[in-house]
Amino acid sequence: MANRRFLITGALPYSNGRLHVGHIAGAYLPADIYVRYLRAAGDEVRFICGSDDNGVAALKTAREEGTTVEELTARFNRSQRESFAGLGIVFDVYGGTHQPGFTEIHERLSQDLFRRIYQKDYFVKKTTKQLYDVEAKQFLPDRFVQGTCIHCKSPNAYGDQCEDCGRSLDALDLIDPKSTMTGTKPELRETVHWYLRLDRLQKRLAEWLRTKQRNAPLSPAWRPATVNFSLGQIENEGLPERCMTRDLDWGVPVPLDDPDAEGKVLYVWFDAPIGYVSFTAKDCEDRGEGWQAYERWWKDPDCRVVHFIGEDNTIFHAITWPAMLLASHDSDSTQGQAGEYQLPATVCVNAFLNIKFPGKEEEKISKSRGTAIWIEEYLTRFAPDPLRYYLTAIAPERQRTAFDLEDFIQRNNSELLAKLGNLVNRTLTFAKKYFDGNVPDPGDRQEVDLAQLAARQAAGDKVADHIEHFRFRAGLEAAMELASKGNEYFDVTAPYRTRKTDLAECGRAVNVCIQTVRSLATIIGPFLPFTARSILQQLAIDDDALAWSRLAEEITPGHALGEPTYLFRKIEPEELDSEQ
Ligand code: B3M
Ligand code: ZN
Repeated sequence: MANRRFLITGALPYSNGRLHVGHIAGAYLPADIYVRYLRAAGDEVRFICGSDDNGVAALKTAREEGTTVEELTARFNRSQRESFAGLGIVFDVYGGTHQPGFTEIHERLSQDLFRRIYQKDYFVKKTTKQLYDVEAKQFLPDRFVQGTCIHCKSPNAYGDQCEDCGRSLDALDLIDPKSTMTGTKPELRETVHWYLRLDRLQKRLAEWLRTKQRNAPLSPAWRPATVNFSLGQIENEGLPERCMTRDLDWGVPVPLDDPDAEGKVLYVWFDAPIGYVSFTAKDCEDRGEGWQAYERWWKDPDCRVVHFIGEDNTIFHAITWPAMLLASHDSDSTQGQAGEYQLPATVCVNAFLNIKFPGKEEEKISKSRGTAIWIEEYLTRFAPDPLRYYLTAIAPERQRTAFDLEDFIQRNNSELLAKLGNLVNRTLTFAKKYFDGNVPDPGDRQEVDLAQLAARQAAGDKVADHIEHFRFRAGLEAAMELASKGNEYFDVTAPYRTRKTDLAECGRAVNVCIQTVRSLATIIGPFLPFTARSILQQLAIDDDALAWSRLAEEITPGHALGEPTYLFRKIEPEELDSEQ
């Protein structure tokens, strides 16, 4: 299976805010685990992310903060970058759709695709009435208008979506619309925009989505909720024509030779997914491959594109984006020929993460209500791997789950520390104390030893299968089972007892424990990279040992081990008080 090729993306965070645990669980951590595993398995991977800078979100926040949109997006791009790095989520490139160095290539590729779709006749130009703020002298797209939701009657509805019921909305449907810029009541004025003919693409889209319901060679079935939801959009309601341009002065200019295009930009959800492509191109250029080398990742059927996203982004990744790509094709196939943009092999979608503070009900993560755990703040107090562990253990893969602070502490102490940390630490301190810090002789291995040794490869195979099928939570459980088995083996063979009666027997057991610890480093590597690295250091073996094919290799007897250190620390419940 060596040398498959993958282009992996994490959803582009809006650059008007910091990252919290919900973002990480929803997209970036599973993506990073997947990437780390693929690399260990010998596959060729590019891992792409960056900030989503265009559109109304950043403009609105900049205005509220009294700063420029350039300063705001650069600041949050940096803060996101640091949060990711602190958690060991390492992209090949962290770009930004409007960041210095990226804007030019991003505009170029976005405009190319727009023009291409235009030539293929998948846009229709329409004049409609839209909300206009007379005082601000501008139209009010998306979040520039607030009103009451027609569905749930919440006052927290915006021109694109209702904050409370989550339904997508048209600004004209809002009851009592108000400009979020001036607070005034907008009036209706005529304007011209370009709409993507999703209705003409829906048949091919549905066909393509149906192929994702089954396992195919090298392309596992998608999570059922994702396909069902997306097919449902097509089968139940049919796809509407979707407006792909906006009256704004921040974004990618509409590239048409038409006076009506003046002063308009592409809709942010048109240009954002193209960010995945333009950041790839920029990365290729920075590596000296030339920017056009992005085609090897995006237009080659041998490369698989995998998007990791949160549930609220499903429509845009499973419908709109594939529709844009299909619209750019010459052929009528549902995947695209060589030289054409390939549709995503997988869109891996996670549900939202709720939060539960001690003594309170489970609730939604909310910036405004202050019910979020920010990565920046987490990292000033705790190590990254316990968070990676917990967020994977409770990963919202099938449905919403909750980050429960007490449970986080409990699992750190009773699983990471008491199982994994304990096995590694007691094995290595024992070897140091009684075998001079060397790997003891394997001696005459018995059935119990052979069984424990065999459990390592079996665990590795199981974890690999789970990760290949995007079951990260089950993968982590299977990895931790090996740690539990190692502890059971340690207890059964009881080297602390045999050390006084039969040193050879004692050495035999310690040797097997060391081999188990060594395999664990590889197997937990994708989930807990800092821990894996520390184990390798304590074993005094180099990072090549992370290669998946080598996970059951044995460290030779006599090898001098490194210094044992603690992998995890106990977290006390009192530490929560200030955490809030
Ligand atoms: N900026 C939306 C979000 O954070 C978004 C993702 C874009 S991915 C192309 O919900
Ligand atoms: Zn609503």
